[in-house]
Amino acid sequence: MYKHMTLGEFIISKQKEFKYSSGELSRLINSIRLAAKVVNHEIRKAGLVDITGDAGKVNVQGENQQKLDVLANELFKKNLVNRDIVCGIASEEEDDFVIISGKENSNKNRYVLLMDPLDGSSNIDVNVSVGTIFSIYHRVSPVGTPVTKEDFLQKGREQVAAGYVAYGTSTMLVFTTGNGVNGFTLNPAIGTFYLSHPNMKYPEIGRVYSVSEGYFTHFQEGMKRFLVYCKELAPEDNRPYTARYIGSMVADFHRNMIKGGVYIYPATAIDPNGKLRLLYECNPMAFICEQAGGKASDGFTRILDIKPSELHQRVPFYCGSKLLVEKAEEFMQKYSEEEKPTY
Ligand code: AHM
Ligand code: MG
Repeated sequence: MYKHMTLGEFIISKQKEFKYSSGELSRLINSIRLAAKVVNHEIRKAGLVDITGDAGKVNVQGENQQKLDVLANELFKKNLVNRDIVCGIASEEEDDFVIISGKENSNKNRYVLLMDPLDGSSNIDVNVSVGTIFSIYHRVSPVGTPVTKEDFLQKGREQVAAGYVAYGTSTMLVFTTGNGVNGFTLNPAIGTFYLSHPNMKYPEIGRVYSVSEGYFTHFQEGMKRFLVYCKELAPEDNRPYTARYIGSMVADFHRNMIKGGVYIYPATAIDPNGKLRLLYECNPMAFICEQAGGKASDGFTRILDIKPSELHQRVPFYCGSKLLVEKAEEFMQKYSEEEKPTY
């Protein structure tokens, strides 16, 4: 039965399990589903733009072709605004959060959405997978008033839902509403997502580590020691491990969730808080990871317990199979405790 279930049917069947089952969250996920399909359509043409000339350089709205991450941002935003479905949006592509006031300031919506509309977009030019990441919270300010920064600066553990779209060899939408993780694959012929990966589980242990080792010299001692550990010969626990780093977090995360492994973007001497943004990248991925039985931390502290102080805040990110993340934390605590991030 599961094999034939569409995302639309799944949402209807699960609506009662949603935290606030007014139908609002279902409508929101439906909008994301639609926006994902439009973005997918644009991305799949990426290499053709120069070849098809004028036609390819005009987007669906008849506007000039924009960079795909900016376009993805506009498409998601437009979709959510037009459907009057959230009261505010924050995005990696926007300087500040966006207040959505609704028709004649009538916005009574209760959710805010945070997103990285096209993560790993530098990979587009070389035909490598990219992704969209989203995170949904219940607003904390009163309904009917304009959203405030506090609505967005909530701890990750307050998320109501989170997910990603992986534009890979196939297009998948993977999300959680706090009751496990489910993955849906797009059938491009008919434009429908089908439940292909029900109840996804992160393997407790894995043998893949995904880190940009090129920065080794800039890593903290704990991180360096963990990498040495990954490469040591220890057949009893399957070491040496395998290095796999696409440089597109959604793709790296997705592979590791299926095969078992750890994705790390650590602190470096150049970027003491790493590169990834807490609100748009780390919190949603951490929520999905935990919901699938994995673990996510900054090397010391659970990601979902960090109180954000600013919209575009960055944090070191260790995310994946529980035992691998714990092993990395062990090295960080032993050798880099004095460099522990403070927020
Ligand atoms: P972006 O949001 O600007 O695309 O940056 C995030 C991406 C991640 O998907 C990826 O894992 C990482 O940046 C790669 O960075 P680096 O090239 O420093 O390894
Ligand atoms: Mg990003």
